[in-house]
Amino acid sequence: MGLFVSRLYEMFESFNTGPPSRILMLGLDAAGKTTILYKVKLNENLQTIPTIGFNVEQVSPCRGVSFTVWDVGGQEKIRRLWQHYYQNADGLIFVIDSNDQERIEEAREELHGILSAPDMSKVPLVILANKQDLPNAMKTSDIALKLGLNTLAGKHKWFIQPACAVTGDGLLEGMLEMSNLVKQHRKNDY
Ligand code: G3D
Ligand code: MG
Repeated sequence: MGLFVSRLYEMFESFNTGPPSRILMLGLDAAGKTTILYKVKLNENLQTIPTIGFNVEQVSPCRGVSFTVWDVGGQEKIRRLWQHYYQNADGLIFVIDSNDQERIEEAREELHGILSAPDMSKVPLVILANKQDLPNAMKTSDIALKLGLNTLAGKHKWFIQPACAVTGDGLLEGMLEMSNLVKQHRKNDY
């Protein structure tokens, strides 16, 4: 995993001449976000900030990238607190529990709600279709359909990556795609 981490930072560092890329990693609770942070050893500079109603996990800027993570879903009242973290986001990683058919609709609603925030307009998106090791995991094509990703055309560049946070499969590929999309996005912005 040491190699994994250095490659991860290399990817973000390689193009980063401006401020660090700010990546939000969001998803319903139990999707696998915290497992991903530990798997890619981002926990080494991880801070958990308890806020009323939700915990934010923040990986401080290191070599050109920072990550901010929280659970979405449910609590209407705290939604406006999220806005603060949307500001200046360069990319969104949305983690899905591919095995959770029951909550895929809730995940869809949350995702579209987040993307409709003014600060999130045009922000590139990587979906990590996590828990692909489980026998009943939905395929990425099915997840893309159920999340309505086709409706994002022209608004957000997106990519869906199958993953298993427990083994680490797909995580590097997903991060690589995120860094490429952020790079493209920044180039178009300036
Ligand atoms: P969250 O931070 O998004 O809320 P967690 O999710 O990282 O806490 O993960 C929730 C549970 O899912 C954990 O199990 C974790 O081990 C499991 N999990 C995460 N990723 C995978 C995966 O790819 N495959 C499988 N099979 N399980 C995964 P526990 O039992 O600790 O609650
Ligand atoms: Mg967590």
